[in-house]
Amino acid sequence: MLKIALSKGRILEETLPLLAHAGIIPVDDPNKSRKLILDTNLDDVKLVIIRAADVPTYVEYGAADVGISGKDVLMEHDSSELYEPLDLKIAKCRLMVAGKVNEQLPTHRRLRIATKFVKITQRFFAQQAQQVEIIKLYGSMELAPLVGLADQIVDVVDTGNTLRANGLEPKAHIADISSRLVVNKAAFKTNHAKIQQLIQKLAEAVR
Ligand code: PRT
Ligand code: MG
Repeated sequence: MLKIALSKGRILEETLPLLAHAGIIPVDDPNKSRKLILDTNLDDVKLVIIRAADVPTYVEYGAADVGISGKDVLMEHDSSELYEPLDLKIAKCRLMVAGKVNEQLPTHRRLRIATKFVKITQRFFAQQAQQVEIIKLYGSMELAPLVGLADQIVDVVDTGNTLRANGLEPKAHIADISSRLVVNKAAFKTNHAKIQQLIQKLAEAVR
């Protein structure tokens, strides 16, 4: 059995054509089904549908053999227990520091940064030798500077429309992001042929 972990939304949308090229097609429409484990046309391949941030955890513990996850999520998860053999070049975006267009940064206290990417933010500002206070949020980071919760945010940006609509702008670029295929290390050994074939087919589809 090969279990593939992925999240609904943009990753699922952009992954389905790649999986189809690898000969894997879900039986039910994943956007309509409420099932969390989806059968595919292949008896020995299942899709496990979970929250984007949980994908690395499922694969790390071997609850799924492989997964598809944004590089932002992988950087934040920060595990050496996962192979990352393939850049799928989907769900592309950038990790940015952003703030108000006419921001007044504080001079007598630490900069406050709101984000769901606590580790990434810690590492980024440490590299800049800047001490910041990080405020952990779970979503709608763009709101934080508008209501005075934080001075700036760290979030992924695609078109920049959400920033613009809220009077924010990018202040610094942290990383270019795309989604990656991740593989459980043990599964890669015990299920090598099947996983290697999947990697090859997906690589073809990406090209
Ligand atoms: O939504 P949920 O809380 O379940 O989890 P999630 O937000 O982690 O999942 P999802 O499906 O929204 O994103 C999955 C992955 O897609 C992320 O981990 C990124 O790698 C990637 N990705 C690509 C994005 C975007 N583009 C993106 N634009 N993830 C989020 N966004 C957000 C962005 O933060 C902004 O708030 O979408 C909003 C619109 O972006 P703009 O710049 O086009 O306005
Ligand atoms: Mg989202």
